[in-house]
Amino acid sequence: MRFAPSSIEAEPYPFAFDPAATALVIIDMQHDFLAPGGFGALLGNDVSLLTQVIEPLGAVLAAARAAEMMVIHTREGHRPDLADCPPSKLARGRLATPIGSPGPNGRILIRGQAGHEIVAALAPLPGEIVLDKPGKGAFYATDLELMLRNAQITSLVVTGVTTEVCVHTTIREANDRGFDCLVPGDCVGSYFPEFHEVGLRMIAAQGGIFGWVTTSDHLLAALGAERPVLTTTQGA
Ligand code: C5J
Repeated sequence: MRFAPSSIEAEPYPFAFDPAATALVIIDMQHDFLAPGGFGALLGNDVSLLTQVIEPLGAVLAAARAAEMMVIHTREGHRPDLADCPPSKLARGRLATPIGSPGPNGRILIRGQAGHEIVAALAPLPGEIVLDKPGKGAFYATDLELMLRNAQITSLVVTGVTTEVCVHTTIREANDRGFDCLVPGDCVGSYFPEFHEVGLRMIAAQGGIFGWVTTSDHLLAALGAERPVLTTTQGA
């Protein structure tokens, strides 16, 4: 069901929302960042700070699907031969288990491996775009801009992980290309709570220098949907 344009309460001021001209972009909700034994966990991060995004983002995804919005899922990862992985990225961090190493979920950040797959709760439906990207930004070395322009998309709801890395890079790329970006703050997450908070403030500061920040509840209200009430068992 298509929804009429409306206004969403947001920082720094209400966001003009037209679902027909807006794509939901879900950044890198893949096992490599969210699962124990993935790239993020092997870097020493607490993945539970990211998994808490799944529930509100699942509600937004369901509402976007019901409103027939364009949905794009991205995954960060590389070719098995690593030909698309810059040597600088491979060397960065002097990691004991660098990109391409074997791990509990298969080779780390490699396309086709279990770790590269999107978590089951947010699994793409047939017809939704799954965009594999070698960089942090979703526009870099991909056909994202072409697909958005062809679909006459002018605004993005940007969600996923991590707030200050791939989400921020994508928003900055989108902003420079003339797309308006709305970020539901509880639908993005970081291993570093302080980077998350500052990352959101940086988007909306200076009159919305990169875009707007809202909540999933405000976005769901504009889509005529509500958050499902979870029982303890479901939320565990
Ligand atoms: C990172 C990402 N953090 N998806 N990737 O390396 O933010």
